[in-house]
Amino acid sequence: MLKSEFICGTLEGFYGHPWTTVQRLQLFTWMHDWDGMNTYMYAPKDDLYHRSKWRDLYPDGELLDLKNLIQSCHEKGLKFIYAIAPGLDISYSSEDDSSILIKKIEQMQLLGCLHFAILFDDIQTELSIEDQRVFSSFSQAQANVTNHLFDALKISNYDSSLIFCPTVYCERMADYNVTGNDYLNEIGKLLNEEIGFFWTGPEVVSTEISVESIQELRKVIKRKPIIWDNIHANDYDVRQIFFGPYAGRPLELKYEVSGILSNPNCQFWANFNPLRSLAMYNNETVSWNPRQAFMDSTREWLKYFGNDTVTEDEIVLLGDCFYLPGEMGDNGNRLVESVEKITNNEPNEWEKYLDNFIQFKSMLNSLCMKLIATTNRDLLYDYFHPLWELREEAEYISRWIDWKMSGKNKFKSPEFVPKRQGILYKIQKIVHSD
Ligand code: GDL
Repeated sequence: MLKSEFICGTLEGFYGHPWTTVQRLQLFTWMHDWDGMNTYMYAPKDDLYHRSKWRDLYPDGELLDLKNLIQSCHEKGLKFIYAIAPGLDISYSSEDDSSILIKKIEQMQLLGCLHFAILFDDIQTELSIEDQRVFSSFSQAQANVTNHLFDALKISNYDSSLIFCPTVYCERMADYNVTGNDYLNEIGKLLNEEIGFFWTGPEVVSTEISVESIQELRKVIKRKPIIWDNIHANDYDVRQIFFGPYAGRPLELKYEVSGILSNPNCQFWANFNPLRSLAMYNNETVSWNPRQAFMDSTREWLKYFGNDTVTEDEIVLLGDCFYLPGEMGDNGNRLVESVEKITNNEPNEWEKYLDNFIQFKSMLNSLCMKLIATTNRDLLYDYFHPLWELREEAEYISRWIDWKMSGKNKFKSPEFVPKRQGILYKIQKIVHSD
């Protein structure tokens, strides 16, 4: 039984190493325990049989894993959506490809899967010569294959559903002119109106999604979209990681869309706050305060750190340093400000900034030591890189401070510090500007 009709949950749809079965089962437990989430969509770009070899049926081993996932979702009252991405090389006019697609879907139906998605993101937009003979446009070709699949699904089980991911899936891809985009207009007209429609917002990774932009889109696609939310995704630069809350979406957005699925960090254990706060967002009816959600979900996150001595303040500090794309939390902002003041002023003007920095460094070191001893080794490996980079940078700044206070010669660091991203880039720009 579904907890609600509005789709809300997690979409494993990133490039790179898919999550493990153990991680997915942990996710299902979370989603079951939290109020507000009801769906998991299976779409790992690098599952061979989902995309590159979409024509091949799953071998027995992989099939058994999927069967267990589907069962586990169902036992926990969650909807399991299996997504297939044939767009790399499908021949839209080929009857063979059409029946292969249906055969593949039947393999999933035999495992008890009812809900499906067909994805045409990140593919070439040219039709082959053979397809051009049959279809007048790319949108017509995709709508045809998708409608055909939908009909087949409905015949086998009326409760089945299908979601379509277009090739133009954000405003930027429509040159910020959704209303005038031929592809979207045509898909809107041709696609069976019962088929769902994914949309990532103004950008692939949208820091904000406005109600007005979705109202405009709805007129074109003739249905409410489902948000494929990449705000916490980091597969495009895995040196970054996002522990921040679900943000940049007004509460009213929920009433304009038919669902929200988060496609989060590749590192599974980085996703507690992002996903927990999305569940909170879905439950909220009065007003949405992402910072409050971050603080609330951090208290729940604490117990997964595998070490009772880790404190809430230490975790808030960690989350604040790696918050959201282009945005740091309070502690991150304070750190950057302190580093800036220290490096641009003389020691007698450093005052509280030096204290801030020293306090930050000691908390960071303490957290690192505690994490080394965590019993949740998986979590440690997921956080290792960003944490260690932050520590190295803090060490470098410390040495610079010691040199400055000593008033001696010229500062020389024997160490090569690689170019970093996010908060580390901001710090590096200040520290290494000369
Ligand atoms: C994308 C891909 C997605 C990827 C994300 C972030 C969609 C529809 N597709 O374009 O698989 O994880 O960017 O890099 O978002």
